[in-house]
Amino acid sequence: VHPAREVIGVLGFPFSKGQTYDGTEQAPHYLRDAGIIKNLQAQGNTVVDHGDVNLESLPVDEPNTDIRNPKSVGTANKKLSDAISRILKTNQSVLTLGGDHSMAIGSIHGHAQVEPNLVVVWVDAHADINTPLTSISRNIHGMPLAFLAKELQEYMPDMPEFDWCKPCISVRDIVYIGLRDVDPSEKVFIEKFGILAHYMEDVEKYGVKELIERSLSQIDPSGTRPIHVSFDVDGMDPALTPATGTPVPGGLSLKDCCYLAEEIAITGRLSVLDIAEVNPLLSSEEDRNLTMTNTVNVTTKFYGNRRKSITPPDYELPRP
Ligand code: NNH
Ligand code: MN
Ligand code: MN
Ligand code: MN
Repeated sequence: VHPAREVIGVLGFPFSKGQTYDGTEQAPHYLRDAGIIKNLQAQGNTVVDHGDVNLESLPVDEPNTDIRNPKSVGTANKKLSDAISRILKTNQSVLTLGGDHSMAIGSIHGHAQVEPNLVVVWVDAHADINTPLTSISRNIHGMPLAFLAKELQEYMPDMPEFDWCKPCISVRDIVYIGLRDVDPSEKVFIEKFGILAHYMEDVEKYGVKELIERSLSQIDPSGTRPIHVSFDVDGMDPALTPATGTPVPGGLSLKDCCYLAEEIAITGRLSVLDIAEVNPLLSSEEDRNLTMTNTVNVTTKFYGNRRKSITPPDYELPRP
């Protein structure tokens, strides 16, 4: 059994080179401005803000590489991995504010150095398990799980920029939820390895409640493994989080996400949560604010905020 990680360490990862739009590098700033830390504190959590990973001096990539920006994505994620490990070793949990979803490479890698037994809950419209050889977009944010999963390595070309990244999870440790835009190559990987994948059709059919219970008891029957949630905000319906680079209609509702987050919180085993793909520059101000509000709301549910509300520990009811 692992000691509870009671303090939340917040870490910004202001990065956008894992995909093509500028803007995700500003998400940590906007999420802090939207009160993500104040909200977590107001519900009784102790929060330490570790600031942002320093990404000032990243190597510059040649414009026409096969895969987009391998040097900067590799270097930035190595820094993220080290920072996450360092914070986890002080017994805090980590809330990582991305950044595009290439951040999962560093985040899960750093997590696995301290908690090799972790399980991954991947909330996303996309499966993010392309290899550099299967990717159509050439964007690394569509590939993080291929860098991380041991079983995928025979399909991975040599990438010197990622030499530091040792595959640290198994395909059996992954559960997807919210999928609705999966590339053919990704579908082949999911089927070939029997990865637990819950598409939006499954959410419709069984509901988040049933799916999350079933999957956690399948990958972690003893209920003891540390949990890594990698939350791509495009998993949510774009009516809720429009400020993101690759919105896909028909996504998770606010109720779905709250339920999922509340259930994860109840386990007491959330050790890292990534918030990925918020892009404050891709929408109107109104849509940006909506995206921040919904993202902050769901994030607080992962840390104990309940829709049924929390009983205040020492509330004195006034008597006349
Ligand atoms: N599957 C596509 C790709 O590999 C889309 C990835 N986009 C994402 N992933 N936002 O979550 O490029
Ligand atoms: Mn993603
Ligand atoms: Mn362990
Ligand atoms: Mn996505």
